Parts: sequence; structure tokens; C-alpha cells
Amino acid sequence: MNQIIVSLVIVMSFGLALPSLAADMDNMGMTQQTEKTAHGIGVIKNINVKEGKITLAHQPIKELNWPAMTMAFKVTDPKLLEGLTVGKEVTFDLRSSGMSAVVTGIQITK
Ligand SMILES: [Cu+2]
Repeated sequence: MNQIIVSLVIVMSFGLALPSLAADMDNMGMTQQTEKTAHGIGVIKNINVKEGKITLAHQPIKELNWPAMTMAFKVTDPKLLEGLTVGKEVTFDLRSSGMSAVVTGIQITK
């Protein structure tokens, strides 16, 4: 019984890991670690003013080959977090190099 669960978990994590591996290889290959700007749509899940971070459940970001996910971003300026609240829908601007990205702007849409 336990073994079935373990193999299920392994199969499931493989399914999750493969697309992100592919995205990693894209980033390391043709496109070098140059800075790119991109734009996303998401919902605010957490705000940490002290650390200058915002957690967003974002939709896929085509410009970066990113799937939809929930992740924490650093913001370039903590002032960007002013007036934001958890649960708001936002569009946001990103500056990325490789798999790391910082948020350079956020606008509430809803
Ligand atoms: Cu993400």
C-alpha cells in the first residue's frame, strides 16, 4: 500500500519536473543570460514589505516560457507594495535573467 503511494508521488513529481526542466534548458541555450522584460497577470497571495517581496499566483508568462505557478518575487522598490492587498488581481512587470526575476511594477486590475 505504502509502495503504491510512493510510486505515485514519484510519477507525479516527474510530471511536474519535466516542463520546468525544458524551460531551464531553453534559458541556458539559445537565449543567453541576458536581461529580458516581461509582463504577467496574477493574484496576490502574500505581501512581505520588510523583505520587499510579493507572492503571486501568476498565469503562464509566454515571454519567459514560464508555466502558471505561485511564487515569491523580489520587488525593485518596496514602495511598489504600497496600497496592495492579498487577493487583488494585478498585472505586473518583470525583469528577468535566467530563472530569476524581479518585479519592477505592479498595477491592480480588480
Ligand atoms: Cu513563476
